[in-house]
Amino acid sequence: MGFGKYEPELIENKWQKEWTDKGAFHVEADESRPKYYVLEMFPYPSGKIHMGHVRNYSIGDVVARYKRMKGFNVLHPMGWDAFGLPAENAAIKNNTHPAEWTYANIDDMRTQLKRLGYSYDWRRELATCHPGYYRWEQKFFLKFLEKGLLYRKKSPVNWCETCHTVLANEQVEDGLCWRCDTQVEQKELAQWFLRITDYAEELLESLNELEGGWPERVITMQRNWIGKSIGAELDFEVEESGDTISVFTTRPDTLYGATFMSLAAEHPMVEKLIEGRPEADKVRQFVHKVTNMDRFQRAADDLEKEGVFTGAYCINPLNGLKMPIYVANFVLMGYGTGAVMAVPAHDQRDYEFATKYKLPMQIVIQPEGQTLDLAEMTAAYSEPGVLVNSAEFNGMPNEEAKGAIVEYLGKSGKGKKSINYRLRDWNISRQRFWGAPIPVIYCDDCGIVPVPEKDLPVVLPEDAVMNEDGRSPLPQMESFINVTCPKCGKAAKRETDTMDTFVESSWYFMRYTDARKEDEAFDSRALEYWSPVDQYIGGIEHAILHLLYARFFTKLLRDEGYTKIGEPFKNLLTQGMVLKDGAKMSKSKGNVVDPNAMINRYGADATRLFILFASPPEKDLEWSDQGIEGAYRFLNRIWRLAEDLDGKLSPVGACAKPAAELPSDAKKLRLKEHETVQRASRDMENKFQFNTVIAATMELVNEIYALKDALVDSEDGRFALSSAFSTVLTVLSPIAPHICEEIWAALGYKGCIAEVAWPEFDESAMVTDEILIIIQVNGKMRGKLSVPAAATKEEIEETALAHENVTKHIEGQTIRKVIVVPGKLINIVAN
Ligand code: OVQ
Repeated sequence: MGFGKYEPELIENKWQKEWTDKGAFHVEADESRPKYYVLEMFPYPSGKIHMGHVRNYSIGDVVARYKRMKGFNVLHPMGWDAFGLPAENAAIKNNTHPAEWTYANIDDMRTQLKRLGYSYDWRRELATCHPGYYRWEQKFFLKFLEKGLLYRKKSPVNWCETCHTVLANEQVEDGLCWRCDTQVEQKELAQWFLRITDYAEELLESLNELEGGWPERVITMQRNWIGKSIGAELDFEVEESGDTISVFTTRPDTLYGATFMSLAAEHPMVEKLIEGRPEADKVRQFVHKVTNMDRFQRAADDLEKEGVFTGAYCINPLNGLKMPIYVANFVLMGYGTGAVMAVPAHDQRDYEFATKYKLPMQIVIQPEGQTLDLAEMTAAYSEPGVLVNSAEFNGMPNEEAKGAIVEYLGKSGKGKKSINYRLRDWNISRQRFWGAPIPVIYCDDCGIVPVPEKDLPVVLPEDAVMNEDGRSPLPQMESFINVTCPKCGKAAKRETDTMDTFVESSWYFMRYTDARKEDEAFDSRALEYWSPVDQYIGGIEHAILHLLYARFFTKLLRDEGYTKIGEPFKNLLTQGMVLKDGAKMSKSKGNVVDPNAMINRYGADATRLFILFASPPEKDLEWSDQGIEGAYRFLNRIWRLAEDLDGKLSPVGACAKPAAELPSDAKKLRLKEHETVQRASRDMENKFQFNTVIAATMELVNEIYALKDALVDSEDGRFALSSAFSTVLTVLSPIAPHICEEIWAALGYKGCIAEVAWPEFDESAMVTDEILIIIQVNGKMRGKLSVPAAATKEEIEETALAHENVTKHIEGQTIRKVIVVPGKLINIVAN
């Protein structure tokens, strides 16, 4: 057959069809074979595949294809993270149902992924907005509810009065609604919370198991997010009342320096403290102002610290000092108890606050060999030191004093050691339509009643009509909300909130192990065989929330008896961004490169090759037009090489001569071939450095070009060529699979390249006909010489004496002796 022009489109269509027809990537659990589960973060069906997706899914596909070639039974699935706000907004805009928009996008994006030739087992495709998926989530909800892992609590949400809706934090821009610029308020709404804090310690502890498999940076981000701190809980009596204010502090060693108290605006005691006092109105105004502030602004480091005096005092439990109680804008209810003992001399925020309101300060820690003086201080001193002004604790190193002071307080019942976490329970309620309905019913008599399991799934109504202003249509849909109470049979109302979409993405990787199962969430055998995910790949933006929730869910489902594993993702690769002109691609910047256009012009193989060659997977990647041109040219170069070699190659396996017995050029090519195998195998295994795998393959292609004319004339030469070229194709096949399949078949190699084994490195190929000899003059090294291995002593001597650096060093001298150590060195003795 003739090769003709390299036409990617023809080849790519042909092989995609072939793989599909053969079911080439279908897998089943098979205990007799080692498994490998590779997973890329599944996409939101937002409409189109972008370059970030192409990069993510190309990396995953190379891993999947490579592991298959290494003999693993590889699970490589794909699906759709299909609920969420964008679908709802698009539906409003286009006057349709979110389901319609979502499924149309899924169809488009599936077509695009198929055009890229990814080796998915498409039978396992799932969409989280399908009742066949979210019904299991509703079942989990009921189980967690029964166990007390879910609770309903009033909690502040971002509320836009114009849109009558809750806004996600991302939809609040500078305190204003993104849609209508109304000032966003904080409103108290009853929400469902999942007790992730019950698992805080385990989520922290088992991060240790992930060391080595996860990027250190991600582990650190998770640790900081959980934010464990060991400290003390202390009680401060409020003057002239029987009340106490509880405080969590990580610095009990500074207690003698606590000179005032700061409360969060939401602290439950504020109202009682100010009641009947002249300060009351001023404090209430301040509380109103602070509670309506944007949450992010309030937590920002550069927030201007402000507060008001309540008129009340509390007592320092150690020294009896009267401490004025303030309400302060930087104290949050979420962390600790919402009350902070202020130690201005040793805490920067307290220092700023005390300076502004002229509150007293007391130094209680002096750095070793230095004396702090309040009059000269311009910032708080928060480093270690020795205690002063602290009665019997004076002279104690502060770390030691932490324990000693807590112990002392413990004896008088005023404090105890305490562990605190930054992590909060997970609010899973969304006042949105396009999400999985929360399966509970509210009955006036029975209260919260779970939907009986037999009535699952609670399905989103298909006849819902979206509201212009973004409000969920569910609360107005009589047919949805009106039900009879499953307990007492009286009229009752359904919950109209839906679940956070992060709930769906917390367990999809388990559902893939048997995605079509109808009578249960999982097939226990398949789940056990495939778990955990061996390699997970996705963007760094999910380093905290998604990965934490998925780890948490895995533990919840383990405790429900579904799985035995505690950590879902053994290895994690966080890919870098795809940039253009140094910036993230975006419509507004007008620097978006559309994958479709690239596939149309250069083909899927060149697109994949470029994106994998341009940068190692974890680094950012700069899109370059010359880069993809270069990838396309390289594939053409291979195509023409194949055309040239067509008909001139020995069938593989026809000659199994040891490398040492091959003629020189054949030996040389074989050496290069196995150097390539060695490098490519090492770089595949070592953090998937595909760029260097490709570079090695390019060198091998060059070597074949250089030697082919010398080799085609002998049997041994044709064998060496055939073997080296098959290595080019196999090593490149996970990266540019279509062209490799086509050439493989055209040249008559056996089978489908997707099913052949990864080449084995052959140590015995590392022989060469040239050896390196060191030249010495009077025992000092003066140069190196590459000579044929078979060279005689006389030949070596002759070449060595002609060496430029040698003639320089023996000039005017007499050669007394020449010593040749065969294969190693030659020493010329002269004076
Ligand atoms: N459904 C979630 C999701 O992130 C995942 C689940 C598990 C919570 C792409 C660009 C963007 C870029 C953008 C034009 C050109 C990765 C380039 C994601 C993720 C996966 C799915 C993007 C990385 C950032 N990025 N780099 N370049 N426009 N769905 O559809 O958004 O992090 O790994 O592929 O992305 S997603």
